[in-house]
This record gives sequence, structure tokens and C-alpha cells, in this order.
Amino acid sequence: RSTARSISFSAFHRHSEINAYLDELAAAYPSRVSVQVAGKSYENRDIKTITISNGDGKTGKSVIFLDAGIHAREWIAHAGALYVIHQLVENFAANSALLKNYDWVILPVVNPDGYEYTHTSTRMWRKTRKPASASCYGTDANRNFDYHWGEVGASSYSCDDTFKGQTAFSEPETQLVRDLLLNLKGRGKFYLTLHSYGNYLLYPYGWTSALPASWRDIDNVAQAGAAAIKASTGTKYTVGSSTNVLYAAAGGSDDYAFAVAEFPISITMELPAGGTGFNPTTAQILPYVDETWTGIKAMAQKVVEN
Ligand code: ING
Ligand code: ZN
Repeated sequence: RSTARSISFSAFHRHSEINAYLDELAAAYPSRVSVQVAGKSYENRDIKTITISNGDGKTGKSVIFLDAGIHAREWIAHAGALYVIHQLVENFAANSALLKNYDWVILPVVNPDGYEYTHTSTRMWRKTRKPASASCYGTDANRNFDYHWGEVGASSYSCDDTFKGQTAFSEPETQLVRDLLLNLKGRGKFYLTLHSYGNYLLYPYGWTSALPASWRDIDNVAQAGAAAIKASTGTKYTVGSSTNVLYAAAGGSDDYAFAVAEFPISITMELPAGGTGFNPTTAQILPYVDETWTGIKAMAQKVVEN
């Protein structure tokens, strides 16, 4: 029952295969799954979201929003989002409590142009693929959100990997995430964005070492995720604000989701390293994404029980 019908976790999949999997799920489970084209990437790829419900027909439920692949080279993040989709849809019976009063909206590939470029040309590409200047391509999508944009930990030099963009929301891909988040204002209760690597559960703020007044609420959720993973595989996740446990960086999606789109819980999850960091072997995919799912499930349980 828990085996995928058309996607494997023994390989990394191209963007077209991922989109095809989403469409197949919508066709196979029309009462619980729908797929939307949220918009187009700079290179005109369809950026799709999948909305997963329990099929009870109720609308306007609270929402858990998950995205991955803001950064092109962080392949285990894309795989992690696919595994969450696989579990919620194809292993529904075991996970129905997470869908009772909540719908999930999942965007598994925020930056498909960059992702495809890591497959076809440059494995360590991080940014988008729109020309950033006369000399260089790409903006760091996780420095491009308009909340204290460019104030810290972001580069003004278009050739850098952490280029903040010529303006906030210069990229179609970040505009699209912005619009999705803002449309969920009020309903959106938990924003989770998957990156790699390093085993961190990070929360606002990235732009300052100060913590939001409600930081304990977020910390409780993140600690539940870290504890569940520790108990299941022994892997240690470090929990804290991104500025305080990793580094300061403004313009990230998690700060925006929290402070502007008013998601009360907003977390960046840094999945494990593999190989040289961003390239786990194919044999590592399933153990990593299954461990990640253990943490996500525990965090979602905390959110839905509150
Ligand atoms: N790490 C994140 C980055 O964008 C981060 C860490 C998250 C910083 C949120 C600030 C805010 O640099 C990776 N691996 O991309
Ligand atoms: Zn990243």
C-alpha cells in the first residue's frame, strides 16, 4: 500500500517526471487531489502545486504549505517533497489525521529552470536562471523576498550565489510563491520549506538576531520534529532561528511567510548531506526522505493538535 504507483525513491527525477507524477495522482485520486499550474518559470516551465485533502468536500480549511527546490542543487529537498506527497496521497489511511482539519498545498519544485540546469549543465547551480546582469545569470530566490530585503547576508553582485536580485521579487518564481502565500493569509498555519544540507530546523528571523515574540510556539513545533527524528534514526537536528544557529540572511521565504503572509509557524528544514553535500547517492534517497517525513509528520501533528 505504501509503495509508489509511478515514482521511485531510488533515483532523482527530472522536472517533467515530477509534474507527470502530480498529474497522475490527480487523475487517480480525484476526490482528494487536485493539481494547479501556479505559474511559469522564467524559461516557461509549468510550476505546479498539488492540493491534498481528505475528500470530505469541506472548503476553506486551514492549510499546511510545503515547498522545496528554491535552490536548484539541493536535490534531496525535491525528493523529500515528493515523499510527503506520496505519503499523504498513497498512504492516506495511515496519515488521515493530518488531513482532518487541514488541507496541504505542496510545491515540490519552486525553481525548475535551475533544477533542470543542474541536471543538464552545472550540478552545483543554486540560483534561478534569468539573466541577472549583462554578465551573469540567476538570482538567489531565498534572498529575493521583500522583507528586510538585502539588509544582511545577501550579495549585490549579480555573479554571486547569494545575489539578492536587482529588486525584491525580481523573479517570476518568487513572485509565484509570494502570491500563493498571500492568498493563504489567515488560512495558512504552517509554512515549511525544504533545503539542504546540514540537519537544521530553522525559523525566523533570518534578517536579525532578535526573535519574534511567538518564537516559543515555533520552537515547540521544530523541537517535536527534531525529537521524532532522533528517536527514529538517531540523527541530530539543530533547532533555532536561522540567524542564531546558522547565519544571518535577509530576503528568505520563511521570514516572508511568517512576517508578511502571517503563517504563525514558519520553518526551513535543512535535510542531510550526502556525497559532497548536495549530492546524496541514489541509495541514500529513501532513508533520508523517510527520516525527513518522520520529522515533518511530528511537526504537522503538533500544528494540527493546537
Ligand atoms: N540554506 C539557507 C539559505 O538560504 C537560510 C539557510 C534559511 C538562511 C532561511 C536564512 C533564512 O542560505 C541553504 N542551504 O540554502
Ligand atoms: Zn537552500
